[in-house]
Amino acid sequence: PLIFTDLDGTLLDHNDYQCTEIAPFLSQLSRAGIAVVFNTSKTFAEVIALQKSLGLNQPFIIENGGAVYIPKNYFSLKPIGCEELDEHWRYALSPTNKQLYSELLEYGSEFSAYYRLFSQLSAQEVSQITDLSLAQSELARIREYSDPLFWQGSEQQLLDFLEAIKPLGYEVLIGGRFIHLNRSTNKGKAQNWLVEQFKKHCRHAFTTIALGDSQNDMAMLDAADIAILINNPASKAKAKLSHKPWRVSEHPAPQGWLDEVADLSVIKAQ
Ligand code: 2M8
Ligand code: MG
Ligand code: MG
Repeated sequence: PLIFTDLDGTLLDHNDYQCTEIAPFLSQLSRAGIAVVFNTSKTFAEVIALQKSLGLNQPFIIENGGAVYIPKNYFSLKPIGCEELDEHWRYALSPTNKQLYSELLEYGSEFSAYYRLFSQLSAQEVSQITDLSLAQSELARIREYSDPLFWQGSEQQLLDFLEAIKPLGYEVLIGGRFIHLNRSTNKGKAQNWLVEQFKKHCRHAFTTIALGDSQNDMAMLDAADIAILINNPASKAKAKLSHKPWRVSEHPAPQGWLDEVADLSVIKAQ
């Protein structure tokens, strides 16, 4: 099996982001040869820090499907279309975030008082909004493909704003606290690309499992064989159940994640 998981509100507690409870189980999965791929809206810098603290070195997907990072030589060949970085191969699915700010001003200038982009927030402000530590907030600010928007206006103003920027063609995704404007990618597309790479390098068929808690996780859940929704009472917009038979955890993160994964027969069989 191959596990794809969102982080905030799914594997990590929505508010304290603690990973002491999950570390032993993640090491156990890693020793059993089961890759746990983080599929998150977090940045490269945030994921690297997290993997380090967990003693993991796996492929991962950042910024809501913006890019896939694979440790060099994780597969016997560098996948087609990957750039070579210091320690990783990178497959980008999205253009960089350079245009976003000016595009939003061009199409929705009358709304600029109602939101702050991540790039406009100081580390102190990010920390206040998210409860991340200051050091973690610094890592969250190093963005390459996305610039999450913190909405401060009313719900109606948000709908009007989204209508005004429609010509820009962004896909609007709601995370735990922020609004993500994606171009030409989402977590599902990035996951599908990575699954293809695993298929090329694995001799056996394998089951894909995806876990998420918010609306921005829907595409990744839909793309997986087994979809698990982690109950997050604090999430801004819950992932809506599609026609697929999804499992829904009883407990929020991290306990819900541990319960659900440990209970899967494909995991027990390993
Ligand atoms: C942002 O992501 C969360 C995920 O649900 C959100 O949209 O609320 C990200 O931009 C990430 O970089 C950051 O670590 C997180 C902190 O809550 O917020
Ligand atoms: Mg989440
Ligand atoms: Mg997320």
